[in-house]
Amino acid sequence: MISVMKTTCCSILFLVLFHFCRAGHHDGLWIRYTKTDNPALLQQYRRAFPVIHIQGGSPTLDLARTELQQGLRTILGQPVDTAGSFMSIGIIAGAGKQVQELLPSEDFTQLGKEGFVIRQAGNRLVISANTDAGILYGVYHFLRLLQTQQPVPLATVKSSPKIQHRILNHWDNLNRYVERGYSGISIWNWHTLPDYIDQRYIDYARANAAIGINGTVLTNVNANALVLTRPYLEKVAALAKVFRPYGIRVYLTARFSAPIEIGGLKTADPLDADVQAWWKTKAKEIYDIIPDFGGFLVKANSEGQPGPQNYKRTHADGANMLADAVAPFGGIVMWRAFVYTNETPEDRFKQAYNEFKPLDGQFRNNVLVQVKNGPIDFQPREPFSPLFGAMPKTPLMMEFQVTQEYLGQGTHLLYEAQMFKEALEADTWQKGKGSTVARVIDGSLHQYKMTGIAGVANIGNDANWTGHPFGQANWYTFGRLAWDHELSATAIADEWIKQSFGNHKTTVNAVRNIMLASYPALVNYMTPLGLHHIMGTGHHYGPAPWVSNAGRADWNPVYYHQADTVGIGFNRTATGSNALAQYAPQVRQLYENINTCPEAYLLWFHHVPWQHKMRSGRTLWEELCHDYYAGVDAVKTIRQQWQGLKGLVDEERFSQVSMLLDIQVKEATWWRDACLLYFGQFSRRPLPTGYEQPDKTLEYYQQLRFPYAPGNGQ
Ligand code: GCW
Repeated sequence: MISVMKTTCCSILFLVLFHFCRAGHHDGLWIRYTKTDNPALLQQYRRAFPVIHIQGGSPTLDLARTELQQGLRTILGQPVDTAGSFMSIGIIAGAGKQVQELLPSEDFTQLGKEGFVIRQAGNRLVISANTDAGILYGVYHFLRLLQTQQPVPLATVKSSPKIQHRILNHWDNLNRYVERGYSGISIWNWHTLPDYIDQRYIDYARANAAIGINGTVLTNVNANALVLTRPYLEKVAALAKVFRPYGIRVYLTARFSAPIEIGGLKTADPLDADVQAWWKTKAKEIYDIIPDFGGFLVKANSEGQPGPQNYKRTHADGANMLADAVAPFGGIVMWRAFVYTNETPEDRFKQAYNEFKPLDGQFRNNVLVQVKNGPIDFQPREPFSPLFGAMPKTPLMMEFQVTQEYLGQGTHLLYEAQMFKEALEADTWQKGKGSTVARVIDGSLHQYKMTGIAGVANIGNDANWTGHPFGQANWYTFGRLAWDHELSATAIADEWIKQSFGNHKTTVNAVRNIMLASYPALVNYMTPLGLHHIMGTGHHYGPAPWVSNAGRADWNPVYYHQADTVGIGFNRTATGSNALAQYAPQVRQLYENINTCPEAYLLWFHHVPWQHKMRSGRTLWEELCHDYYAGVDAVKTIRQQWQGLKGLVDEERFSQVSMLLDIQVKEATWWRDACLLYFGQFSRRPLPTGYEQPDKTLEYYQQLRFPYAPGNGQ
């Protein structure tokens, strides 16, 4: 009795603290649990899950136990008994034989290392897996089922990740400046590490584990060798220690010239014996203090970063040298394919493929080549990179950009799921119909032994982590799709909304509509019909299709849109750069024929006359105007829908999003008017009648300067 009282008192105290910490503003992401607000369901949950029993002990299981206990306590609004046994009604979780035997019909071999099963067995709900990490994922999934108010008895869930390495890439510099970051400075406080462990590190790990992310690259691909020196490695080790029980490994970016910069060598030539030995020693030093260190991510010979080509060696030579250094410890190398040079007068679209395709089969088996979803650079809409499907002997991993560098940065509400799905579902045709990019990435198309997916993080030290409150949805989506790329954009939106804003039907429906409308809207007001790379130089903020004086030709918007009095768009057919030849014949033919090319990609592949008849019956010019105006109108509708949520969502986020949507309407209008005024000079056609006229001149837009735009001060 006394002990029960003690537990209850502690629980009450804890509850008070728990709520206190979380009251006020909404920084808690999807792991901020709330009490079930449906009374009937609440009763059912209370009846079904009064007791928890987690079999076994380990740091990971301890976390699972705490998370389950605290989560459930909040969701049920009452203390939960953690002293349950195998006989209890309630939740039994564990990876050991004893728990597995409660589910005799289950084939546990199918679940692999990280999968889990949640199944009702009699009056007990069993969460089981092969490993403790699987249990943790199962517990988070269970809590998600309750947060999204699934009815009891819960339907059986069997789930295992389709991709092995599910990794966030932080473009965080050691001085805490986040390249292309729009949510404050880096969450890694290198100054106070290793001794001070910020609660944020723990919350970060929880949030990631809850969506299945199992790796994090802490540092920018535009790398600083200093992170590989001892003092920094000790800081990295402290983070690794926090993340370890959550199933998250740390990785670092490796600056290729590190042997010179911090090793005192004269060269970084990957075939030089001293250089190889230096990396081997460095790897050993790292693994001595971080035994589960994940490995290296490398940007080499790209945008000024050093690499093997400085020594006339190939990307494979460079990657393999690092791969050999980490192989004895089970580490991997993620080598980026984001390379292009303006020294070859070759269409930038083609360059990554030209560079990497010939190297297929030459990489060590602990190397993944990391490819951006599209051939250029995270534009609002890109066709899939032709490398996907073209390297059957080299595991390719996907790189998505979660941070919104080209997508309205910190101020535009954009739900990225449809964009990610579009890339994943694209059919490469490399092994016949159904050879989707997703099947390349998950390894099923070419039987890759290793698989991976990376997302460039949108996380910073802002109170709400991502600057724009809806940025959280994109972090969430990345994790969920990395786990299961078959989840739909709608399903993920619903999960996120319910966990972030609650289960109220009106809220869920309105926020879902807003989210799903946001991607087509953004493409329309920025880069409709396959326009790309027409943003401002350097900071990439706002439209600047007129720019023709950037440091290199392939940084100029005019290089990409090619507008003239005849038409607009980049001819990548056989009569142009012939980039289309890099795709499988079926894809090439589809895109090459102006009549079958999806209009969403039209100007990626064709220089199209202004008077070309579009499928709508409008001319190209009219269609362009139509789309730009439709984009702005869609944002106005979104803003209106959001206003309808007053009183239904918390005041803080309501007003933040309201202000941001005002900015978004302004900026969408700016994109529309600046682009149409500029392109109108070439089309020599007026805006079709019925459209509101731009209230500024082209010259006005051209003279705008943005000294304070994020991205200027790297
Ligand atoms: O899109 C460009 C960005 C750079 C980035 C680079 C890359 C980290 O503008 O900021 O550098 O891509 O992906 O390497």
